Amino acid sequence: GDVGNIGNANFPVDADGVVYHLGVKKGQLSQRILTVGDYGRAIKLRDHLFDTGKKVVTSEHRGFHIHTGEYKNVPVSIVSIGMGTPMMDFLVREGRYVTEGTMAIVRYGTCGSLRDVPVGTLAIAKECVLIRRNPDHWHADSSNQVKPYDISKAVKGDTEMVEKLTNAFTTEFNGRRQVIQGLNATADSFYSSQGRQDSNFDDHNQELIPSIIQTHPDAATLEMETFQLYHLAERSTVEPIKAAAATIILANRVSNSFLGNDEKAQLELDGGRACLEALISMKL
Ligand code: R1P
Ligand code: URA
Repeated sequence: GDVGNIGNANFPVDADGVVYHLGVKKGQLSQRILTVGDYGRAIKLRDHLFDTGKKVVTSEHRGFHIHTGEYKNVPVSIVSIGMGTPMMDFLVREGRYVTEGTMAIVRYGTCGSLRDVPVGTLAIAKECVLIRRNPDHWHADSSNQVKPYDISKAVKGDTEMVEKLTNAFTTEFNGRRQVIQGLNATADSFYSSQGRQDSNFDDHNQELIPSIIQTHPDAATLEMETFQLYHLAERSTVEPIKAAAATIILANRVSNSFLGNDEKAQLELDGGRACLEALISMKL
């Protein structure tokens, strides 16, 4: 019945049933999804981790790269989405439309750390807040009455998916790396809303990191997509969406250190394997 949806401004789908941004139709996306930001990371995980000798389909539209294949004989899609909450919104909403049944979605990204742990530590987001810059703070009419950044209340990941992801990471890294759990903060900028100082703009963000740590003592990481995944998964109405997220700590915002590229490349692969293990262990 998608043909009748041509011209539907509310949820655009073309005559073949292809959704407007992801560029796929029903049957072309697995109900188990591993999503990452970086296109190269997705291709690497596809090439190294998918079962060999099986059919793999790759598509690409509006910045969404979708690789569907099998991991240990279970169908999985690896999807790179680029950066930011709107891209995650497209993935979850349009991905929901083209799949059937319960979904399991794991995000594997990179992040900054609010705790003084070594770069290359792996973090699992038990829950997540959203940090938004409020431009009204800078408006001539409201200066100093409106806070420059809003920190939302926390939303939890799926308890079972988070636990399976934590166990898979602990098993995969087996003491070679620390695996921590905590609260993640998703920000609407890599810069101002993550407390980075930039003398080219008046960001009024000196107090941001201390205030996140004060309001959320469990705060561990900062990145740019997970909140949208957790929030939409929790608000899914028709079928459950079980979501969890893991990140590689790339930047330690306390000590100011940054992870080298070789180490990052290995962690992407090993953590990607842990994510796929967690995804296929979910009974959907
Ligand atoms: C910023 O450098 C990007 O890195 C993080 C942030 O969430 C943001 O997307 O995740 P990815 O490595 O998955 O892109
Ligand atoms: N990604 C982010 O969003 N922030 C960091 O500090 C590192 C990676």
